[in-house]
Amino acid sequence: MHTLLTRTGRSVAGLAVLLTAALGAGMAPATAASGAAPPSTAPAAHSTAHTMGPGTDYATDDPFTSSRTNWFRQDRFGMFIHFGSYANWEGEYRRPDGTVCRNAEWIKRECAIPMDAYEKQAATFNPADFDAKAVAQAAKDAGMRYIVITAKHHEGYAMWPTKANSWNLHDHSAFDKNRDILAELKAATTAAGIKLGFYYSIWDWHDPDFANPATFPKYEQRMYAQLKELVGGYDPDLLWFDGEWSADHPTNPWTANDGERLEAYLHGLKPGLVVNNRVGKRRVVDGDYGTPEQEIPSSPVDGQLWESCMTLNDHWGYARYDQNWKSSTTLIRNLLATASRSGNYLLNVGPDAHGRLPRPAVDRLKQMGDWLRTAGQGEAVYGAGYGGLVEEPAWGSVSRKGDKLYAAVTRWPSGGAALHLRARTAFDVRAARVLDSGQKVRVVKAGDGYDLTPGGAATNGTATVIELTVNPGPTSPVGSGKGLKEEIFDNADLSGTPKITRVDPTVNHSWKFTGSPDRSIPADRFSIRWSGTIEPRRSETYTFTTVSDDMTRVWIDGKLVIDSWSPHEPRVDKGQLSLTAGTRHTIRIDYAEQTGEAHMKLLWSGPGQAQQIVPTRQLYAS
Ligand code: FHN
Repeated sequence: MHTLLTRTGRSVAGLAVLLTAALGAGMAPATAASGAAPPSTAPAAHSTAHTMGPGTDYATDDPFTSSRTNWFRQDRFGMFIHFGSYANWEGEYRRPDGTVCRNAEWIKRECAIPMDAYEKQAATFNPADFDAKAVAQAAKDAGMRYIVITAKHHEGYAMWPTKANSWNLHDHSAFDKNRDILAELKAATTAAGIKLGFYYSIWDWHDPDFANPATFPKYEQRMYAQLKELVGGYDPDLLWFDGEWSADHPTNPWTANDGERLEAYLHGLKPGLVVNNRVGKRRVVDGDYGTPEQEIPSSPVDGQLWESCMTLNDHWGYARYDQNWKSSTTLIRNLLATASRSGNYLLNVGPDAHGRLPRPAVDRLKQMGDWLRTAGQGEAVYGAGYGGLVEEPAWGSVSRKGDKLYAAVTRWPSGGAALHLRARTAFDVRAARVLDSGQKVRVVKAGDGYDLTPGGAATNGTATVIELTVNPGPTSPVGSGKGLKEEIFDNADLSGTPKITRVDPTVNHSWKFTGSPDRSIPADRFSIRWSGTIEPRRSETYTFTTVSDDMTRVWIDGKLVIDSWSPHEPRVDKGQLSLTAGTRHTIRIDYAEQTGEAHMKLLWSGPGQAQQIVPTRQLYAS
């Protein structure tokens, strides 16, 4: 068993033993969904379902296509809730000298509130009006399909009756000790058919062991114990980590190695869990999806699913004075743009000191839901993704779902002018209609694409959706491949005779720091050559994407498509090539791991092909 050294050199076994001590000392989960007590043996920091060490590969599926992430890719739209003891300040701290400092969830740090004063204020926190059913209904009315609530933000204050410490809503507040708002929200979201996730900050301003490198492992034990309480006690669908970055006051020692251990532990607790990339160091190789914040990427993100989180006003936590609310038009257009680039939109609300959602927020969310429910306009969002077949137009956004393109027009043409769509590949338009209108739409081939000429006015001031029924062009049948020939060398330069030769179903690997392609292969200094043929299903220009660490090269039909043959940190490389449907194109991939992390994934995408790990059925060993 590979002994994994933590940052302080403590073996994981040691950490596991300490963890048992922590759990054994009455720190059992507040309520285990299954009622199961912590295991009698040390719940290793990495469970047997995800052992660590040579032979471990953390890439258990393709997040772009797996059933595990399907709900996330279909739902597209979620509610973020920032709620903690900071809400009790309502965004304002009056210093002893009478001056006023303003912030929301960062108020303790940004306003330098002494810890005793901060704890004193928390002791009066009483969100008695928090109504989980009303929150779930507000999300449902908005058309949101999942909720992520802060279980613990940087302040370290737990919003559930944790046994790990007494700095929490149950033990340190004026709140009803018989209530558990996370349990209430779990029940309400389950009843409403909405998924539930928890935000958890790694960075902890309150825990004394966090700030001390010598005792950080003790903080880590409490963190693992709390996460076990959350997963075991509330069965969340998703964990949204934050506070992973290098910071001071207190210094944040979190490393990618720590993230590897934590992610393995969590998937040992619940294999189906969806986890964001801030479990590690917010990179393309961490967790299941990227987390751009307060921005919407201008195109689909390479190599990873993604979700843009955004405030409704200018603060995540509640700030009484912040009335700078985004309009529902802006919010709906943000959602449409996000979905048209295969992203999710996580829109934030901050309950006040009493636990109530601000009315301006609830009103805007309702307006969003009304638009989504009108004439099936939500079809442009739910389960929809990158338009692909066409370039994104200046007059709106285009998402695709099967044989439908949804052109969401935000700048309606005047005087019978046409809306032009530039085609990225050959496809036919079989029908066109304006949702929520009986008006005709004339579609004609024009130059490098199509001209759409609607016969009437826009149906609303936010976005009018033209639904196109398309034939995306010839697609050959699913292949019969079993995967590529894989030759594994126990050196870093593909030299000599391969130690292992086998068929690899897909090039989708995350060995991270401790794993490797086989138990007999050490975690460092190994190399792999994949070879065989690749069979595209469409005749078009494919984009090949690698996510690699340390080095890789990809040849197709003898042409070097990706050349990333110098040691590097985890990174994305891309190359393009025109391929012919149903033809077996030769492929060779060279890969080498020097030391440290190891990752190698091969994805493809095209105008008619959504981004995915190249599937097994399209790969052949010869
Ligand atoms: O510091 C936090 C901030 O308070 C908020 O929680 C956002 C939401 O994603 N995340 C961090 C800033 O990136």
